[in-house]
Amino acid sequence: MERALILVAALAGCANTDANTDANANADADANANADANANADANANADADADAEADGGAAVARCAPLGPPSTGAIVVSTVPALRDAISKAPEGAEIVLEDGVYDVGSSIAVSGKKGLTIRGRPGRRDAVVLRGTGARVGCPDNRVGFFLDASPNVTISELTITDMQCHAIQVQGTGVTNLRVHRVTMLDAGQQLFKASAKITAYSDDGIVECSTVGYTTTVVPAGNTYSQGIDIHSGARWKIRDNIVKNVRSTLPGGEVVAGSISLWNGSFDSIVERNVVIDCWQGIQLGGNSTASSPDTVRTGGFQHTGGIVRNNLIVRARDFGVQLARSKGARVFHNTVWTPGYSNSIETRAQGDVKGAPHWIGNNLMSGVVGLRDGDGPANVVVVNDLTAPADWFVDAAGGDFHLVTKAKAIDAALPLDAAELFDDLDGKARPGGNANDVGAYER
Ligand SMILES: [Ca+2]
Repeated sequence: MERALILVAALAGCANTDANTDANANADADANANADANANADANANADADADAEADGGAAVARCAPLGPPSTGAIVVSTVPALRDAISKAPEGAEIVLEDGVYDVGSSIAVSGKKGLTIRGRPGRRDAVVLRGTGARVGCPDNRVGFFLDASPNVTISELTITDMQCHAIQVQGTGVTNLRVHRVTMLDAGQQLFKASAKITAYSDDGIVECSTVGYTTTVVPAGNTYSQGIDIHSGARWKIRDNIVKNVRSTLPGGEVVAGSISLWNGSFDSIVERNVVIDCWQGIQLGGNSTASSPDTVRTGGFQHTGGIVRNNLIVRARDFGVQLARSKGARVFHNTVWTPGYSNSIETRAQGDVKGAPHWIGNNLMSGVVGLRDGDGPANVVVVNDLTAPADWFVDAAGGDFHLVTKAKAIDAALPLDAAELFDDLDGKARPGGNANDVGAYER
């Protein structure tokens, strides 16, 4: 099954999750969902698993397979109090398994001072294990989030859905939450960022992974006053990997209708991030390394005053962004290649802003396929941004641009048109298919 169809399945799954939530609201607020809702959730989980299984069988699919069955000593819970209790008593390396059901979460679920903890649903039950908040609120007045993590290394969260949280689905404090893995988690409809790693400046949360997850909103309608929504937002983080996710419908507006920040943002002193094989669809802005285009912030002590240093953005598909698809701002040394970026209402499919003196570490932007161009702004030029072999594509180079399928058709001049890259840097495409296919790599996110 092609990625576009996985996308359709994923979006359909999200819609069904909504229906389940409604059904549960009419039923008893028991932690165990009613039978009808469970039946619907079963269907969703199966559709999701089928979609994954029918993909290309490549590395991305293996990476996105469900975790195996729970371990023998796993702690199984089916209510919110039991979940809180299990977390508070969890010894190092514990595994907590949530049974299918809707878990009505009031205040945040804290994970504090826990090492090696796994919190998960059973294999393939991602859509059937739903942590539901009290509703997204502009400005999140009570700071209610789904999971709130601090001082907890090597935590895994997998195979569940977090929805309707006042503030964030998951929030990570910059206090040594190292090696976090968020895997196969659906995060929908929060008041601010769905996934947020906050900065502490004097302590950090590094080497996190957010993968194989669905992040965003069920509709493109922006609540009044919402100026601060993002999908995945990392502050002052080292070596985070954001991969194989679907990010959708992330928008926020200022009174003038302007945009606030990227749907995937790594900034405020983040470095060596890898953002790959994500599909960003119907969001206002796409992927962003750096930010605050005209000024640095106190958080950038580890990156010499730059908002972001190093990093790779590759094999991503950004569809129908209203503003940029990829932006590099007040940053240096990133490599942005083999992305397909469709921004029909904005000419700079990829853009840079105010890198300044990068001291011999310019960005490199090449082999991207776009509706528009690579735009250099705020005084940027060849000394701080190298732009090589990016192609502007007409819609008829793609299978179905209007429908969101950006695989290449035979006549596409992107085929075999890429400049060669080191195989260690480019070895697959958005589907996980090995590169190169044919005589050379194809420009953009997909190899034909
Ligand atoms: Ca090729």
